[in-house]
Amino acid sequence: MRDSFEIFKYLKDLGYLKELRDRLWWPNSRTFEVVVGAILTQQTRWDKVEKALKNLKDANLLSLEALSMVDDKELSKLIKPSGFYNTKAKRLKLLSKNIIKDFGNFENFKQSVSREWLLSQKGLGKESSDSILCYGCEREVFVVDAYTAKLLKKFDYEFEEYDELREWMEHGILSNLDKIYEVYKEKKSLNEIYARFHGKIVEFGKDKR
Ligand code: EA1
Repeated sequence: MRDSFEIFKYLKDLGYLKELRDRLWWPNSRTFEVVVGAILTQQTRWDKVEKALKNLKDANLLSLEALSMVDDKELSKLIKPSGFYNTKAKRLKLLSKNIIKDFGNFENFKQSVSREWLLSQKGLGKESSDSILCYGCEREVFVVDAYTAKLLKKFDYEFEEYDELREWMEHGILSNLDKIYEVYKEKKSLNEIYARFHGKIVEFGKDKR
């Protein structure tokens, strides 16, 4: 493997993405649900996040406005399946309030939020912030995670810093866009290419366990 394009091709040839759920892979991408999912998925498995998200949806709480006003205890109870629920409840509510305070609504947040703003929020690290940017806000940001690092290690690549790994992944795609369009047989946006590529890596990582 010389660059991340070859990793992309490797996963594509193995048949990923296998799950057809959303054009950008993350369920209900481009909605506020991505923000909620990015916090809930910390330190836990995705199937548990899905349970918590379903509880919130059933309680009509899966919106920015509703979450900013919810009772803390009620929120904790509903997201219990995803673990660390008291901490996650506090962070979700505070983040919702801050989005309303600084951006007014989710649409404006999508258009205007910066990586720096996200990183300054309690409970949002680089992986969560980049997930929100890529899948929630359709930005040209590649998300890297433990699955990415593990896959690259298999091919003898190791990186010390998250951003170094992210830049290596982005560079291999940016310098091979013609080949990517050939693989897809059409032009796709860079956001969609990054979004689906990260999805391939996560699906592959989960299948390998
Ligand atoms: N799907 C399987 C997911 C996952 N981890 N594992 C997922 N979808 C959105 N996700 C975020 C994180």
